Amino acid sequence: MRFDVITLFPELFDPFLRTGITRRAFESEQVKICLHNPRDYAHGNYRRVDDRPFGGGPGMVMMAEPLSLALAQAQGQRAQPGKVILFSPQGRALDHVTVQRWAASEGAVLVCGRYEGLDQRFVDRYVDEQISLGDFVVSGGELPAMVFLDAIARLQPEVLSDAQSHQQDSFNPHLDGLLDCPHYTRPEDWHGSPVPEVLLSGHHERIERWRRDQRLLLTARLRPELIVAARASGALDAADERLLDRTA
Ligand code: 9D3
Repeated sequence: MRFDVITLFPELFDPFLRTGITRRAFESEQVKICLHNPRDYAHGNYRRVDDRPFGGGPGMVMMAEPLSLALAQAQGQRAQPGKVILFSPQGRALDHVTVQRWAASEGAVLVCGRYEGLDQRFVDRYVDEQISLGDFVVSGGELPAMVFLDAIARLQPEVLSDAQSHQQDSFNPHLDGLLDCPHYTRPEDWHGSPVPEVLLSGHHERIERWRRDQRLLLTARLRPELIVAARASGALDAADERLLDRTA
C-alpha cells in the first residue's frame, strides 16, 4: 500500500520513518510513504502557502492552490487515485476499527493541516474523510498522521509479533476486550518491591489464572464499561464471574 503525505514539515517524518519496529514496514514496499511539500508548488519569491483569513480573525489559513498542486502531484504518482484523508480537529476520533479498515486498503493521501486550518474550498472539493486524534489541541496534522501510520504499520504481517498476530482480527485493541495484566522483569526484588510470588512459582496454570484475575480486577476498576462489553460478547466464563463476584 502507498500513503502520500502532504505536509509543510516533511522533515518531521524522517526519524519516525527510520526508527523502531515499524521501520521494516516503511523501508520495504509494504507501506510506502511519499512526502509532498505544498511549498514546492507555491509561486513567487516568497513561496506563500498561507494567508490571512477573509473576514478577519486570528492566525493564518493554508491556501488552496499549493495544496491542490501537491495533491495532483501525489495522485499522479499513484497507480489508482487515493482517497484523501484530512487530519483535523473537526474529524471523527481515530479508533481500532478505522485503523483496521485503512490497514486493509491500498493506502490514501494524508493531508496535514497547520495554522488555523485549510481554505474550506480545498476541503469541500477533495477531502473524503476527516480524522482527529481526540478532543485536545496539537499544533498540526503531522503527529496525528504519524500516529495513524504507526498504527497501520504495526498491523502488517511482517511487523506483527507472534503474540500480536493472534490478536489481529480482534475487534478490540484490548485482548478479549480486557486490559492487559501487569508485567515484571529482573530483579526479583527492586529496592524493596518484590515480584508477585506466583510469577516465580513455575506453576503455569496458577500463573495463567493469576494473570486473568489481574486483568479482570484491573478492568473492573479502571474501565468498568469494558467488563459490560466483554460479558455481552460472551468473553467471560464462570470462573471469571466468580472472581468478579468475590471482589465486587
Ligand atoms: C480555536 C480553534 N482551533 C480548533 C480547535 C484552532 C486549531 C488548533 C489546532 C486549528 C488547527 C489546529 C491544528 N491541529 C490539527 O491540525 C489536528 C488535531 C488536533 O489539534 N487535535 C486532535 N487531532 C488533530 S488531527 C489534526
